[in-house]
Amino acid sequence: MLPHLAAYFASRQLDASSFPYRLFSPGRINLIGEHTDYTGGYVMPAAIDKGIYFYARPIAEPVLRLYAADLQENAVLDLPVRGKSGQLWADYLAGIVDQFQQLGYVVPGLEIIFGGDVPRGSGMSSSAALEGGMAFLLNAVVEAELSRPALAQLAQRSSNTFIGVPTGIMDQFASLNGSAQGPILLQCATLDFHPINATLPGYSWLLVNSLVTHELGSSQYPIRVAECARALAALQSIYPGLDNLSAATLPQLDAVADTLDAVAFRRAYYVISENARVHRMAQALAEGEVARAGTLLNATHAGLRDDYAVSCEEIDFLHYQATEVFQGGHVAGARIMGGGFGGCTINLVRTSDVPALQAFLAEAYQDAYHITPEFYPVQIGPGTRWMSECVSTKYCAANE
Ligand code: GAF
Repeated sequence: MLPHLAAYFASRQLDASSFPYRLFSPGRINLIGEHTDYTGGYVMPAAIDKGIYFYARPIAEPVLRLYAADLQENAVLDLPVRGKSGQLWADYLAGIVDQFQQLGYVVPGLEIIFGGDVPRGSGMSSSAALEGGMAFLLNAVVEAELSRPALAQLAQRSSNTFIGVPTGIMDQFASLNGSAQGPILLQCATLDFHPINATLPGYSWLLVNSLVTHELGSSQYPIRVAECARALAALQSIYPGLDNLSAATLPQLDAVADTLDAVAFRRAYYVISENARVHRMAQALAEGEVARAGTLLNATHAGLRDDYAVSCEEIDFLHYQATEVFQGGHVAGARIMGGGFGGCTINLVRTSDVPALQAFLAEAYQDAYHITPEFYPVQIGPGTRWMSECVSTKYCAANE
């Protein structure tokens, strides 16, 4: 058990075995395909070994008795859920209850203790892990028997309608449907997916956490969604059969350039190019082409910085230092990962050069921003699971 969860259990003299529902809900990374999910495009995310651990048990009162160990906060929510609680973390759980209620299920009283090891604000989607874990839990409690893709859709609906943020489905889907075999190649319009092999011999995927998150992210995200919708509407006025923006081509975009504002044009240019890059990355990985994979990462970074405008100074610094300034080894490519405005970069680095890159970036970032970045080797794992089935994280012993 994670130390801070163990401390809480000890402080209340609770035994984990008195909680019959014990599950692990992972965070996610994304190799490529950023800001393409809500345009119906392709993404290449993976569930990771960091995530949220849930311990739940039925209680007699019709309430959700919640404890968030990471924040050391409690909440008690009346059932049935009728609206927001005023605590964002609790609302991520309440929103999932609301979705099950809308499907006609009666959610019984539950005590839920949870905590995790996903670095907050890192772009590894702790909120989707919270939603996905709660959906997985309630699916068992009310015996709904929804499939994992259906649970991801339910969690996305909760984000969109209850929380009120227009996110795509990538994060919840990756957390619930991840595979230990490798990242999944997911088509967000159809939810077709399969795992792929992202191992490039002699190279490693390394996350570098800038430890900054700029508030701008939450306000800009819905603006990007609206800009993409504007571009799609312009395209559909000439190509009525076009289902989504990611399915458009650059020549089609050129054909509507005169009717589209310049900002929406640039956003669409990025999305259409990024969707194509996901396919090229899948091919580069299958063929073991490190240089091509790195070039694609750098192109994504440039697109997110220049056309999609979701990067920030600190992240651009880490990208530039790793890909242009670092001399002590080989970095094939890197890019900002996740929604933007902070969080992590994902770097494709020659494995033997990882220590030198870390030392170099730590010093450069400290000199420039007085922050020591954090480094995490990418550890891909399966999606949400009961702890008894879960042997791939050190806090999830098979006997818990
Ligand atoms: C955030 C959203 F939640 C995802 O749906 C996705 O759009 C991502 O940003 C950008 O690729 O994590």
